[in-house]
Amino acid sequence: MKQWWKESVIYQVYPRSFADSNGDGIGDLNGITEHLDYLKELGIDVIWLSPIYQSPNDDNGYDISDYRAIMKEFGTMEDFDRMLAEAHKRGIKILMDLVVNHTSDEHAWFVESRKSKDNPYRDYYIWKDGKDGKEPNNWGSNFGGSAWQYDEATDMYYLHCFSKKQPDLNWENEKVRKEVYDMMTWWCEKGIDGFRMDVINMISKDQTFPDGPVEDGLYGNHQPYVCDGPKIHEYLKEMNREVLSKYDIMTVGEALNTKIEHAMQYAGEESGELNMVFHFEHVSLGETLVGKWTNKKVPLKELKQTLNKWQTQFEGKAWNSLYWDNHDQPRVVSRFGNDSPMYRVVSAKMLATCLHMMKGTPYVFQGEELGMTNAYYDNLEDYRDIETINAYHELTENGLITEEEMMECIKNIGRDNARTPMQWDKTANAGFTTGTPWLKVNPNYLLINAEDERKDPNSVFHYYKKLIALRKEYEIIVNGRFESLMDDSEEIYAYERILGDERMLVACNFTDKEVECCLFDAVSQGKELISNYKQHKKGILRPYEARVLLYK
Ligand code: TEU
Ligand code: CA
Repeated sequence: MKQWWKESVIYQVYPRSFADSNGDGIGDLNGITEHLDYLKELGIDVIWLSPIYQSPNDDNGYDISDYRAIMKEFGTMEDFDRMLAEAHKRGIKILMDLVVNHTSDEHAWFVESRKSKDNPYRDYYIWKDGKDGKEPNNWGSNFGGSAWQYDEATDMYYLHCFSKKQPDLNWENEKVRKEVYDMMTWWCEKGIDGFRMDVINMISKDQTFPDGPVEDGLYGNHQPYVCDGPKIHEYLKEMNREVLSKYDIMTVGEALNTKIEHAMQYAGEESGELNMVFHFEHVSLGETLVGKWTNKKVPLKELKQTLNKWQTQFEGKAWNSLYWDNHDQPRVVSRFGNDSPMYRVVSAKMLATCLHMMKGTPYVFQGEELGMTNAYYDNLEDYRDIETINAYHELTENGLITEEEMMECIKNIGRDNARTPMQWDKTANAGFTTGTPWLKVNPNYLLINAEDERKDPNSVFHYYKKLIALRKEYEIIVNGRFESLMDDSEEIYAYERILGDERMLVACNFTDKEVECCLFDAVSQGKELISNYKQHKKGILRPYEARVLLYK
């Protein structure tokens, strides 16, 4: 069956960092509207908007205080309606971020909920008594500290898997589910085209709330009792029945630490839950006892094994999403490629090829199409991310990591690497703002910016444009079966796609050396669909070379 979201390429906009139209240093909705033609030129089909709802911005909009209002820094509902209409005029769809595992503590529901034990909104959230004068259990929050916050008014604790300003909603409560479905319907009626669902696999908690395993020596891990929880499939099926199935929309669920068996149900062709999910396996490689904070590189073989597993196990049963980057991840060219002046362009193109030719719906995070790099800021003061700042204090103050080491980890893996302002041109602040940007612009904007790349046919931008166009032209890219090749290679990522009597051979060199590769020599007649080198050497892939060959 033809489904538009399988044929689409999705572009993620992080509104705060995309384009500032009024000089307050913060990106906004009018800034997005002004740049829709740029996205049209790139050829993407759908924009995923990170949250634009009213929020006190403890976690940059992932803490929502009103689901039906626009964050004042981003503009007004009229600005939103205009942006939606202008996008639709250009054939671009809009995917909204749906954050319903938690709200802001400033949401009216929580303001009520914390007032008294018999408040009608009390059970909208998860309240528990303390145990022996301490937290109800040992769970840590994803942003440091305990996952429980004591509240004096009623002498009880509420659960927050993220910051204490992000209390978790109680999905066991039917009223909560109904409120969420009503709100989703409201947005669907407005004409939006789908939802990216924030940590949606965390909404069903194990109701016994047991202590978790203590890995970092500080707090217990809540994930075994929260991720892919007992009623998750029931809730998603209900949501599908009540809302999703009534509209021609697409859905992608962010599934933190999901198990592939569960993901296969969320994204199952027949299961009536979601269209696809973001799993975390490839971006979690290299994690240690202190979580993601590492400054080591991941060996290619591990990356291949992980991604190939999802490709093969999903075949014919479920649909994959494909991503390297988003607003929580470091820049891919810095992470899996090489961001030195010599290899940045060629390795960014190689990574794009490797991802876009796999089976699934590809996602491009703003600036990825320019080959934007990590920020590498030396001082903690230059970072804004709550996760980064909290982790720095918690890990260094408890002696789990030295301050120097932690700064290296932040440069390698911190979320602000993705969030530095979009680099539009060579004017002050990369053309992002005429004011002071909320997060420093990467000083490399003089070399890396959209204006220059649009003019240069050999740029990373033009390469992405071509990759996106190829998807529209060759069905094999959407529907071909995936088969991995050269599994033992530690340097080359190679695979084939197969559809009817057609084959598409993809090979990517992940190193800065020439590496032997005979795959192409065996094919006598084929059509090169794309490559980041104009000429090839027989039996060899050059540094970061990527080649795609279609043949029968
Ligand atoms: O992310 C889920 C999440 O758990 C992240 O904290 C992720 O593990 C981490 O950033 C990796 O470094 C979603 C959103 O994408 C993120 O921006 C939010 O902060 C989080 O949920 C809470 O809403
Ligand atoms: Ca602004």
